[in-house]
Amino acid sequence: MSKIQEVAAAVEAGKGKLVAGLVQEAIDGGASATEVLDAMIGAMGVVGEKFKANEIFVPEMLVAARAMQKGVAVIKPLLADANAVSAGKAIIGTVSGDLHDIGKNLVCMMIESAGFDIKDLGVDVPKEKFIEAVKADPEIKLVCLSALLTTTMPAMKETAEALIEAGVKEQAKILVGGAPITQAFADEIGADGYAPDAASAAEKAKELVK
Ligand code: B1M
Repeated sequence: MSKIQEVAAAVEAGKGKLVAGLVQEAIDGGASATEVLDAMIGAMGVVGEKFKANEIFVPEMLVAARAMQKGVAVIKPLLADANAVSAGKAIIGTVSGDLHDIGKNLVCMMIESAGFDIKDLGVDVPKEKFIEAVKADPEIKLVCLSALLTTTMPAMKETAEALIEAGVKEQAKILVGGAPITQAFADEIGADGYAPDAASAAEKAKELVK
């Protein structure tokens, strides 16, 4: 088993104590941060499939998530671009009712690496909090919304609509994403942009805030 496969297996098994060390060994052995990240994302995909098949339950999903976060902490400095100039201010959050944050944290990290000064509002963020944050700082040019559940897609829609209603679009662009989100849904709710993954979210962010 290669070191990268060991990282994926440890994330899948929720072996949080092992993951950081294995990630470091993989990097020291020549693997790129992106390769390690892709392996961990793949492992979470397997975890999701096992959950769907009733082979594992919420506690196992949670320990896998915590294990992945330990691995992400090791590669974070390698993904960040120290030379990035400020591209503008942004805020990010997972919409109301949704507690998933790994994808949102990765998007946050990549957008930060693209030169944005990004504030993380966390998970289960009510629409009012997004509006308050934008209104509090006229320099915010980008609002990023994440949702991982089909059941929280309506909350994303309500948040986007409330932001538009509050006149936020005169100040900032709205970028959305998350596993169940599509370009068609983004268009339907009036978002300015959609990205399927963290790397393209950073690209889209730069494109939207030129
Ligand atoms: Co949950 N969960 N979960 N879960 N969970 C999913 C999402 C699920 C697909 C699993 C499954 O059934 N196969 C399923 C949703 C089904 C659906 O809606 N159709 C599900 C469910 C049902 C649930 C609960 C309802 C389970 C229950 O209680 N019965 C519950 C809901 C809790 C709540 O939010 N209210 C729940 C709870 C949890 C945990 C708390 C245990 C844990 C989350 C821990 C945490 O995040 N700190 C968890 C986990 C870990 C998962 C899976 C296994 C992994 C999610 C993840 O981190 N993926 C997930 C299955 C899966 O994804 N295959 C699952 C890795 C991450 C890097 O990918 O988050 O997709 P992702 O992010 C990507 C892209 O989506 C995109 O970029 C990211 C990086 O490339 N992206 C954006 C994300 N945000 C973006 C924003 C952008 C642009 C791109 O622009 C702003």
